[in-house]
Amino acid sequence: MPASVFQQPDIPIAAIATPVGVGALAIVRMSGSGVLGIADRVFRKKMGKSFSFEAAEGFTAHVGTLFDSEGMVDEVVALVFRSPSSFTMEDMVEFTCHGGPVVVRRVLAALLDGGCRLAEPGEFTRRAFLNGRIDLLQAEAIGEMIHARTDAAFRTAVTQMQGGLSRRLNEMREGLLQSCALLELELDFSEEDLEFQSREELRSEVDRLDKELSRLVDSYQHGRLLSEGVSSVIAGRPNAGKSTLLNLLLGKERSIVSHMPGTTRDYIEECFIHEKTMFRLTDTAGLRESDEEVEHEGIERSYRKISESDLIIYILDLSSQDYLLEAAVAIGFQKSCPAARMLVVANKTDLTQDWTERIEKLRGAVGCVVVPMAASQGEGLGELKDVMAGMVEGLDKLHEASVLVTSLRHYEALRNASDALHNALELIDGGEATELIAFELRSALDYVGEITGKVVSEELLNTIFSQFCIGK
Ligand SMILES: Nc1nc2c(ncn2[C@@H]2O[C@H](COP(=O)(O)OP(=O)(O)OP(=O)(O)O)[C@@H](O)[C@H]2O)c(=O)[nH]1
Ligand SMILES: [Mg+2]
Repeated sequence: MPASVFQQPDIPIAAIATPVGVGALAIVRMSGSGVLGIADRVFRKKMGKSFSFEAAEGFTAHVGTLFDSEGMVDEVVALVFRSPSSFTMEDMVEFTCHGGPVVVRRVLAALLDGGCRLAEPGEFTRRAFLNGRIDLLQAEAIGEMIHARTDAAFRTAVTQMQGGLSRRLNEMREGLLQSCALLELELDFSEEDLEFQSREELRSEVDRLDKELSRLVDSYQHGRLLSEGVSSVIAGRPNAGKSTLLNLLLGKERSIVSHMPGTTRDYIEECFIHEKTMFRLTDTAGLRESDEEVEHEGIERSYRKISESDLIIYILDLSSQDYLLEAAVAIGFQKSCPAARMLVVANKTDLTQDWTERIEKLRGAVGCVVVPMAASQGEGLGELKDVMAGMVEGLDKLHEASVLVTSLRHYEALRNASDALHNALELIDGGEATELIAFELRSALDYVGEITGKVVSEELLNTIFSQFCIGK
C-alpha cells in the first residue's frame, strides 16, 4: 500500500459501508473537506429548492434523489455530519440507498466522479485515529467488535472501544512519565548530587506499575481464547474417526470420511460455538509412520498443530486390539504439551461388546477425562460438548472481572514494557547510575505508548488498518 495515499488527508474519500449483495438498504459514505460540495452536486432534495449541504446543520437527514452524469440513480436519505462532530472528525455525508449491487456501485461511482477517492481498507477509522477522536486501541477494538463471533468476545471489544484498557494504560504512562521526569531532573542537576525522588519511593512506584503490567500480560491467556477461540486439535491414528468427529461437532460434512486409513492429508480448520465459547477445531492427518511424501508432510503438520493447541482431543478406536497401547501416546502428548488440556475420545463403542470394561481400563491408564462415543452414530456428542465446555470454564467470569488483553500486538508490547521495568528494578536494587534506570523507564514508556498509538510508525498503522474492510 503506498504510504503517499495517506499523506493526502485533504482529498475526500468514499466507500460502500455495507456488505456487497442484495439487501433492503445499503450505505455509501464519504468523508473529508469538500464532501458537502460534492453532495450538493449529486443530490436534489425533495420539496426543498434552496437546500444546500454547505449550509445544512450536522446530524440532519434529508430525503432526495441522487444523480450521476446519466441521470437519476436512486431515491436516498442523506445524513450530514459536520466537522468535528463526526466519526472521522471531518465533514461526512452518508447516503442510505436501496441495497442492490448495481445501485450501490452507481452511487459510489457518482461520488468518485464528484471528486472523492476510493477509501483504502480501514481509512475512515484511520482518519478517526489520526484526527485524535480515538486511540489505536479503540480503533482496533472496532475491528474486533465487527468480527466478534461470541457474546464474550463482543463484550470485551466493547469495553476496549469505550476506553477501558486505554484508561489503564494512560494511568500507567502518567506514573512512568512522572518517575522519568524526576530522574531526568536529577541528571540535569547531576553535579549537585540531588535525588528528587528517594530510591525507595522510585522502587515501590516501579514495582506497583510492574505488577499492574504483569496482570495485563497474564490476562492475554484468557483474552486470546476469547478473540481467537480455543484452539482444539483432533488427533489420533488413521481411521480412528477424527474427520467423523469434526463433522459431527460442526453439524456438517466438512471433512472427507472414508474407511481408507490416511484419508485426511492436510489439516482442516473450522469454528464452532458451544455454551458461549468459540472452539477453533482442527482435523488432522492420522498419526502413523509413513514414507509417502504428502502423507508424511501432513503428519508433520499434525504434530505442529498439536504443539500449538489449547485443547487436544485424542481419539482412538476402542474396538481395536491394541486400544490400551494408545494410552501411552496420549500421555506422551500431555507431557510434551503441558500448557494444553487434554481429553480422550474412545470411539466406535458400537463395534465392541465389552466397551464399558475397556473404558474403565483406559481411564485407569490415561489419567484424564475419557468420553465414550460412537461418532458415526452421533452417540456421546452431548457429553463430549459438555466436557469441552467444562475444560474452558471460568473464561466468562474472568472476563467480567477485569479488562483483558486480546491482541498479540498488545501482549508483545506489554511484555517488552514489563521486561524493561524488571531491568529498572534490578538497576535500582544494584544502586546503578540514574541514566541507566531512566533509559529503562523511557523504553517501558515507549512500549506502552505503542499500544495506544502515542508512539507509532506508518508501517504499524498500515498493518493494523489493512485488516479492516473498505468503508470502515
Ligand atoms: N462403526 C463405526 N465406524 C465409525 C465410527 N466413527 C467413524 N467410523 C468409520 O471409520 C472410518 C474412518 O473414519 P474417518 O472419520 O475418516 O477417520 P479419520 O480418523 O479421519 O481417518 P484418517 O483421515 O484416515 O486419519 C469411516 O469408515 C467411518 O465411517 C464409529 O463410531 N463407529
Ligand atoms: Mg480424516
